[in-house]
Amino acid sequence: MHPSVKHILPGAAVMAALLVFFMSCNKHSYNKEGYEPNEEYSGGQEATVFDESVNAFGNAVPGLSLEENSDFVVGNSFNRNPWVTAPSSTVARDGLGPFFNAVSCASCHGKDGRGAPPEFGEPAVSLLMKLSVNGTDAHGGPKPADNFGTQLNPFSIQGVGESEGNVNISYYEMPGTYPDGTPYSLRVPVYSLQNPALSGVMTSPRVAPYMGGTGLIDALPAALIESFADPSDANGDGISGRPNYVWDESTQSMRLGRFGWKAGAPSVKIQVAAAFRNDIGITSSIFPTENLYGTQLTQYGALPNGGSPEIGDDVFATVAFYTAALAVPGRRNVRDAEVLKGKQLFNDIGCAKCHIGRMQTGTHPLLSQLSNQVIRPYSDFLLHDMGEGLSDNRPEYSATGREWRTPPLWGIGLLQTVNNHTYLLHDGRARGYEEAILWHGGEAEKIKNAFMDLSKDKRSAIITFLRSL
Ligand code: HEC
Ligand code: HEC
Ligand SMILES: [Ca+2]
Ligand SMILES: [Ca+2]
Ligand SMILES: [Ca+2]
Repeated sequence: MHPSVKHILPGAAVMAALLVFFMSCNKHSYNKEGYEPNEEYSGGQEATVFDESVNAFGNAVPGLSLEENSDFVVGNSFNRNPWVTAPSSTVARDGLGPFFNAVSCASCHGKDGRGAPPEFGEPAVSLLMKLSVNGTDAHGGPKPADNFGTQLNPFSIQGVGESEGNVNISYYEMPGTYPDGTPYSLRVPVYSLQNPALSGVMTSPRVAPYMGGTGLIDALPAALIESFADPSDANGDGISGRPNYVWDESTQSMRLGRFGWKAGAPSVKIQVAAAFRNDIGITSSIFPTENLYGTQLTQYGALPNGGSPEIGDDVFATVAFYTAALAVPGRRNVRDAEVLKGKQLFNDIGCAKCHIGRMQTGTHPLLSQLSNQVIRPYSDFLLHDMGEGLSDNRPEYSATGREWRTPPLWGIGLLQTVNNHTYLLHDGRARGYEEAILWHGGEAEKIKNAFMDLSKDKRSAIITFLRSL
């Protein structure tokens, strides 16, 4: 016991009282018995909206002022409406390209939700390929590939000879069996780039993740996320968890990464500015140069653009505000016995070691609804080695090829309703919850095995719990 604590303790009675107090604290922080008060408010009591409809991901946090609401509406329109080639009479929305992946945020984050790998024979849109070559850029980030940059842009505007080409995806089945004899099959993706000039370049396939709740993640104190880390596995549970530190162009400093499948973006603002530049070809004051590299610059650098920058600060601010202000959908069926059983198993076998259920936000600079909220993202926002099966062999700052950020699981149960599919994991290879779990390896190998060792009933209770998120 700490000496100063000992000093203020007069006797055994107080000791006993303290013991009871600490025990009850413990019970509070992890109530195994079942329903926890307010646990249906995944985004906290002020930033959760109960909506099970197809629009479940598109709601604003409640209680916006008139002015905030108008920013949300304007931001939404710039998120949804297509950008067009400059020059155009649609001056507010011109400047698309020269190279791009999609014409709007919503073409990838449909209904503010998640993308999917392409159907057979279709071009990839909401699944994009990050690119880089060995080495790092000036800030320790991925080194752009000569004449291509850090992202494959399958489309280009008129007047640009050729786009960068698309990606071919095929799958083969990898069958397996649970210890109880139940068969399963995982589909293993095989990627190849159509452009021969890209041979030897490192690639990382990523689907667009769910956009909501990102303002809450921004409001988590960095020290809280860092406190979840156990980089050398000091407690010996096989789980490490490391923060990623990435370059923040707006503050010109290295900061904790929070967004993206490898936690490569430090804030909603940077994530949105990077999406405008790299995905749509729209410059901003944060990233004022077009997404052009090497010969692309000499060939296309002088094409007409949509202004300098193409998205003005005011409009940019509305899109960043819109993104941060998207509420998290509330949970369904939280008191159902099956859901509670699944939740308990999720905790007991160790899923919650990475998918942390409960934490509190700090202060959000713009929205009090996002401040001091007890949220249930089911993530630690840290990097974990997930094994060779999920590796992309492409580092991003301190994330290795095998490391991925634990994705938040809030809203995951509404994916089918909103986006009409249940493709999961960074490249959408898993066709549902069960396959997503079965792909877990590396630090999660033991816990995946514990899942496989469960009876069919218990496995299905965990899936039912995930559906309630
Ligand atoms: C071409 C498809 C595509 C387009 C267009 C796109 N995104 Fe994304 N978005 C992604 C992908 C892929 C990621 C994950 C990036 C990574 O892993 O680094 C992502 C990540 C995000 C995230 C982080 C979510 C999280 O939890 O990590 C936000 C927020 C986001 N995008 C907002 C936007 C906004 C706003 C726009 C429009 C300006 C936009 N995106 C345009 C594909 C897209
Ligand atoms: C070692 C940390 C860790 C543990 C333990 C862990 N996960 Fe994960 N989980 C991750 C990471 C990292 C990913 C993302 C991997 C990827 O996309 O390649 C992930 C992805 C998922 C996904 C897909 C999410 C999405 O948005 O696509 C689900 C569902 C999931 N985990 C459920 C579980 C369950 C259930 C358990 C327990 C059986 C579990 N996880 C244990 C780290 C972990
Ligand atoms: Ca442009
Ligand atoms: Ca490119
Ligand atoms: Ca550990």
